[in-house]
Amino acid sequence: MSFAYKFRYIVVGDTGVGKSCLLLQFTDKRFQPVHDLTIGVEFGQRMVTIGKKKIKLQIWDTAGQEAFRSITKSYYRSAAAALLVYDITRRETFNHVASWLEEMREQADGNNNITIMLVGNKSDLAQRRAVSTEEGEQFAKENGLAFMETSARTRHNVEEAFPQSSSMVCQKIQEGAIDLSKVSAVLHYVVLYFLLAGAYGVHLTIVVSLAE
Ligand SMILES: Nc1nc2c(ncn2[C@@H]2O[C@H](COP(=O)(O)OP(=O)(O)OP(=O)(O)O)[C@@H](O)[C@H]2O)c(=O)[nH]1
Ligand SMILES: [Mg+2]
Repeated sequence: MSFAYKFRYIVVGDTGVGKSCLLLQFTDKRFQPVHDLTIGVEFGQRMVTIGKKKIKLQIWDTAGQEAFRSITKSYYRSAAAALLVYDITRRETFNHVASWLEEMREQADGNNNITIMLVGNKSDLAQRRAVSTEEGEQFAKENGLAFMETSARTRHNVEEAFPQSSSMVCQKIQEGAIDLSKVSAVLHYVVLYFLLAGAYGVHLTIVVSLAE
């Protein structure tokens, strides 16, 4: 299937916050009730439509466990967008968000245009809530992040989190904040393919992947 852009995503945050479950709901519409610890990095993809554009999301789900940090760090640099996930029932996972952000920004190494969404997951566990929605919102606002609460179990906001951040990336492209001519110098790869659709000409596909 043809698409206008391909965005690389990374999903980061403490172990057990529900990163893999969010990805599984988004790509497969399934919930995994058992913690199936991610080793290193896993991968998923799905198409979304923003405006009239078809966009392929290539999503890297990283391991939250400290032991894998050196592997996962290397994936930050080329991402167009990131979901930084915490668990609303475990305060310490929210307390660690600042250090995740710092690490992401260090690793991004000049890629200041990465779109980051802070995600408070497990919103279905309202009775065990340890971080208020307002606190999440406030942190996001202070740090220039988008914000959403989700549930990988009930699918609450799962369909919204990825497209909303994708449309923010699209907006940056439109506003010229992501300059595709400059990006092309640092692209992982730029795929240009020409489909001869009768006499209708040329179809162009650009893979957006920031700052190598
Ligand atoms: N109630 C509830 N449980 C969830 C939700 N999301 C994930 N879980 C549970 O939380 C546990 C951890 O989920 P994972 O998605 O494996 O966590 P992770 O962030 O990928 O963890 P690492 O791979 O170790 O970094 C599992 O038992 C999930 O079933 C949610 O939205 N609600
Ligand atoms: Mg995982």
